Amino acid sequence: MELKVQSPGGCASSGCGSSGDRLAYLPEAIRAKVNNHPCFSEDAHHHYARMHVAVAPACNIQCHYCNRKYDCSNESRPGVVSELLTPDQAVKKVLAVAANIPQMTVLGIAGPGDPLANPERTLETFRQLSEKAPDIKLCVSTNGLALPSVVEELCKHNIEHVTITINCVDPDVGAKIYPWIFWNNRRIKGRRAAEILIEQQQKGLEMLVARGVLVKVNSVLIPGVNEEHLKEVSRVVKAKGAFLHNVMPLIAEAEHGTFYGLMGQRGPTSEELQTLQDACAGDMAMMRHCRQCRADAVGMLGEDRGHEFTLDKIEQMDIDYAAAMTRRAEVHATIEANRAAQRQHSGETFVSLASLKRGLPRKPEPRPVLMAVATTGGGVINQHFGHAREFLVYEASSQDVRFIGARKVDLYCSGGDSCGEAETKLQKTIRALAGCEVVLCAKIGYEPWGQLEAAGIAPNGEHAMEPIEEAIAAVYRELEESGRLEPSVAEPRRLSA
Ligand code: CLF
Ligand code: SF4
Repeated sequence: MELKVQSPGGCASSGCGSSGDRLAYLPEAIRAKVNNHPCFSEDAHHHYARMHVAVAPACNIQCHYCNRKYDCSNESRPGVVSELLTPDQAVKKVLAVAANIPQMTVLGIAGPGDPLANPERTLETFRQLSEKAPDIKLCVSTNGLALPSVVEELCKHNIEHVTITINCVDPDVGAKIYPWIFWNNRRIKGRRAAEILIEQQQKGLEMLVARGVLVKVNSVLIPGVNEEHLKEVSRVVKAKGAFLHNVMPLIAEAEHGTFYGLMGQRGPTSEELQTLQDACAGDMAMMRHCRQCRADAVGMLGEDRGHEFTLDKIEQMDIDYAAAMTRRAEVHATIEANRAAQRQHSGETFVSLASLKRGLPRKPEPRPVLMAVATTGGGVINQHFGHAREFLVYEASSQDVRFIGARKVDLYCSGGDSCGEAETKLQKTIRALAGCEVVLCAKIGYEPWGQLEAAGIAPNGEHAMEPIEEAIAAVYRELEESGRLEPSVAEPRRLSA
């Protein structure tokens, strides 16, 4: 059995695997840009944090999945409201967070409206930060309508990462997603609105790529509206040089007051999402670790420490950013040393697994297995089962260990018969882990252990503090050696996440 860890894009030809370095396939200059960006690199998200500042209230389009009372759901979970900041307040907050969370490497502006529909506020924030905190990467997410007009300005402020939400490249599909846009001081509706938006998005993408900016494309998967079409979107944006494609599930609930929510438009199942991500992955690198975070999120992806940095708390802080820069550099050096050690170790593990396999008679390939992991970061299994609010799900097979996605415990409440006041967090967690056969954590109590086993999920606390993929590979090997993995028939079975 030869196991290897895949690149974020699942590219088997990308040079990943025995070296254990999942960014190894990238040219050095690009690698340097994504190495500590938690969204643009799946590996980095285990080690580095991001933060958003909510400086951009206005928007220049309407999406059917958005209610303006809340944050921009192109990049954020719908139904959450962020406190609006002035650029000066935002800069103060960034410096405070950077001093207190040294692993925070990226500042993103993602709302609560569209950052580029508020160019003065957004650019002023970037301008100040590029002077005062030059070690922080600057990142922006936009619907793309105003993008071509500000590309030069963004490049001036050293913005190396831009996300454009592109849900379609066909105006007929777009007309079902965008009822109107505000363009040249006029409201434009229907197909023509979508046509203009698509033109601007594509032009903006081309301009950024031509200037060496890394572009991630976000797409909201809306079942019955654009799921087949997103394969074409992926093909087109890849051809134009987009770096990464992030297909996110539509979240539409009536209580959010969005058009789709009120019309009963459903979001995709996790299986539909994974199927589409896999289909698009043939064309380009896919992001699978997005947490659809809010416009004022602070911390590692999946955690939110915003409450520690409210304006009143920041006022009390005495920030010496020059000293903080030194401390940040030390922390980053330690993180990189740990990452290098993990890569080295995982490379050795996978090489030794490969040599174990050599010389053995050929057997039918065992089936793949989904495993969930409780972690607070660092790329290791380090969280108590009962403390986990989300789990990272991996698929182990005889070919590789690949990251499938993150599952939040609360998001998996489907509102069915089993849902309600009486459902415990443990029951919700078990439902969130559907399809997984093993859950790896640092520790687990007696009660959940029994309930997980009864649900057909094997709890495993034997790999605490070990690197995630390595531990999963070891558990998969144990399962195989114990004869519990019947061979795949024809196509390997891909379990849903
Ligand atoms: Fe923020 Fe977005 Fe930059 Fe990341 S988030 S602006 S690229 S720094 Fe990241 Fe959050 Fe997903 Fe966005 S996990 S919602 S992809
Ligand atoms: Fe809402 Fe964002 Fe769409 Fe604007 S771009 S309508 S803020 S989801």
